[in-house]
Amino acid sequence: MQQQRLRIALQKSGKLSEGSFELLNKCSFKLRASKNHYLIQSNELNTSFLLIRDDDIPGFVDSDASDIGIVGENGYFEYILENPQHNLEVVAKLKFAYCRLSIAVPQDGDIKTIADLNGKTIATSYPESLRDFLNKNNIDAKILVMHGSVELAPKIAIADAICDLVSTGATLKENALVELKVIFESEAVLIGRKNASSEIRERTQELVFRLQSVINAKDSKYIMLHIDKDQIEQLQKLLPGCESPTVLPLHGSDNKVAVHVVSKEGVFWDTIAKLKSIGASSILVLPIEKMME
Ligand code: PRT
Ligand code: ZN
Repeated sequence: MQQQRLRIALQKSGKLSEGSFELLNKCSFKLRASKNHYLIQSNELNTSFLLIRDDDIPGFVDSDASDIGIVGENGYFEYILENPQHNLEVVAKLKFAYCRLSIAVPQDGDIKTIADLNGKTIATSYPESLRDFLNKNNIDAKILVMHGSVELAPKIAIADAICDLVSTGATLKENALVELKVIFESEAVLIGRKNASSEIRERTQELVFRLQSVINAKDSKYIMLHIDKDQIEQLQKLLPGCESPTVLPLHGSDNKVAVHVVSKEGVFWDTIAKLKSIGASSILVLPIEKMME
């Protein structure tokens, strides 16, 4: 019998789509965003990609219109609060589209603590997440649901505060708002159904293995250098995540060795300067494409 395609829902265009496409393409899919395409079929792992609005992704997966999907954790959280009977689970965290859902207030206003929100109006596109936070903190505030431009609400005096996603903080600053409280930290996640068939689970895991190999490699570097044998301990302190370096003898030298090591935390210029200060030479820093653990 012919295997069904694994159906994967992605955001068509927006803050999640670029990262989703980039990650999947590093896993050998050849996806290209196009205005008029809502469905892309791929022979790679026999998959089909549905390109839709991010808000629709949890519902699509929950109702079996798609097997898995990539969404912001905040969108997933909002959905499961709104649909307590849901059947969804987070299958993997994907380490991109980092942001936070925060309550923000006018910088010169009189709201200084979360208790000051009592009796106030808060504009948001994430009413369930906000309600959950307010309930847990015994705050009695009115929620005004807006589907965009939430940051304008205090300026036009329809709300006293907002609850919105923040990434760099530039949008808040532009609108003379300051963060009062982070209520949810988010990144992109792969979601699936808890009651998926064993075949779908297995095939999802095949994809997750690929995704994780690429994610693990993203910040990791392969480093090769020469150094005095007795500096190896110092070297390990400078390169976190390199518990067991490969140490090779150097022809014609009693003291110096070649060290090969994978550093999982990126290597910056200041690290290189520190390596040099303990006598490292011939330093090579190479990117890693995939890393299977
Ligand atoms: O059309 P569609 O419904 O698919 O897209 P959308 O406009 O609803 O969503 P989109 O693309 O804005 O966001 C999709 C998801 O990306 C969110 O649910 C988050 O999980 C994630 N994400 C990551 C962000 C941001 N970073 C982000 N900065 N989503 C939105 N923003 C917005 C935020 O709302 C605010 O307007 O960017 C602005 C703040 O950015 P800074 O950098 O100025 O702080
Ligand atoms: Zn959306």
